[in-house]
Amino acid sequence: MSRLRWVTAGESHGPELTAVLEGIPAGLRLLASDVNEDLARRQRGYGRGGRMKIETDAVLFAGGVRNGETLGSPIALTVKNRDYANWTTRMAPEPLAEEPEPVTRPRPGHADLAGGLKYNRKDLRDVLERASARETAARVAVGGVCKALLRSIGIDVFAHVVSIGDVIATAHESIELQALRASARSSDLACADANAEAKMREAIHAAAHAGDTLGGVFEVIATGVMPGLGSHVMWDRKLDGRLAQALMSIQAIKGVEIGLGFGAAGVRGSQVHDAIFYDEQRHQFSRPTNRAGGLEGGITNGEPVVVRGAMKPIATLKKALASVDVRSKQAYEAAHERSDICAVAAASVVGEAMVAVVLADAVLEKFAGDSLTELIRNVEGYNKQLMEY
Ligand code: EPS
Repeated sequence: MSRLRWVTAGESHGPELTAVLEGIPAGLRLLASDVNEDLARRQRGYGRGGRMKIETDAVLFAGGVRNGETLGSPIALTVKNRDYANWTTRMAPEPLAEEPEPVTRPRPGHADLAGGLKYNRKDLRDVLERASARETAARVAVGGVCKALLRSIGIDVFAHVVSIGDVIATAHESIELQALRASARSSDLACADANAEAKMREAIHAAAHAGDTLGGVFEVIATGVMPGLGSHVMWDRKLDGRLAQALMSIQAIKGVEIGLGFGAAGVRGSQVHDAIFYDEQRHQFSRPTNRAGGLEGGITNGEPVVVRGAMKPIATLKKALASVDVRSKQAYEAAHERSDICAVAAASVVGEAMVAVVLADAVLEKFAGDSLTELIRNVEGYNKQLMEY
């Protein structure tokens, strides 16, 4: 079923992040700059911590790409951690004569305690290094390749921030998708609503001064998606389920909605479902609304795919919560590491990447193709079939 296989490896303060992506057809034009733009967007946003001043994330294609085109072989991607230079001893793969200062006071809300118990590690750094959202840089690199594939068949994926803390943006409700995309791109917080963005900055500033953190909601929109990706026939083929899993797997995401999402549960059916019309000129079905978020029965219906992710506030708090030392079992405040105050804008870029991976996988499942030429021919054949339906 799944046509794309990928894994990431690497710790937050290790030498580099590595990803291997297999299943991308040969002949896709691919430049590091395609991916680097997204990596740079993931780094920005008011509320990011000191680490982002150290890093300048850039991808190296260590396999699968030659002279600006994919070869059909596994694509190996690496992103260096510049900060590793400050961690060479503590993160050394070789044994040390003396144990480095361990992390023993788990942060409530982070993977520290659960991971420490599961993997039997009493230096919680052994857990937090991999649980860290630094790993999302590798996901964004993989997503960048998938976005290039999707672009070649007319699918665009973008994201914008809907809320941070209790500040909710509304401007996106009344603007065209292209304008929404452009405004979100030009905003430091990936928010298309300038008034809300100013209030979001104030809220982040206030949280930082209080030693606290803030979460929020981002929305990912995919345009140009043909009807027929995913399937209603089996639970694990349903595209809504696959998107939800992908978004939920992003660090700190606690909720996912598609279309109206939770809002659909509280109103009548006539206010939820999207009426069907037929456009004679364009030989295609049309919908005056898109409350379904482009998915019905786990299948894309030709409308833009709209999914949202809710991010909890970051677990590393200056104003630390109560915790217990895992070695002495004494009560302490949780450990504090340099961290972000708010990373919702960054998470929106990661959301974009994860949606791109799921859509690219679904495209390859439906249209296959060892080369891009073959894939495009198959898509065109299907488009012809849709016109004749
Ligand atoms: C980072 C995400 C956050 C940052 C990390 C870089 O990870 P975490 O989920 O562990 O809070 O804190 O930076 C550091 C660990 C650091 O040394 O500042 C990212 O998205 O790149």
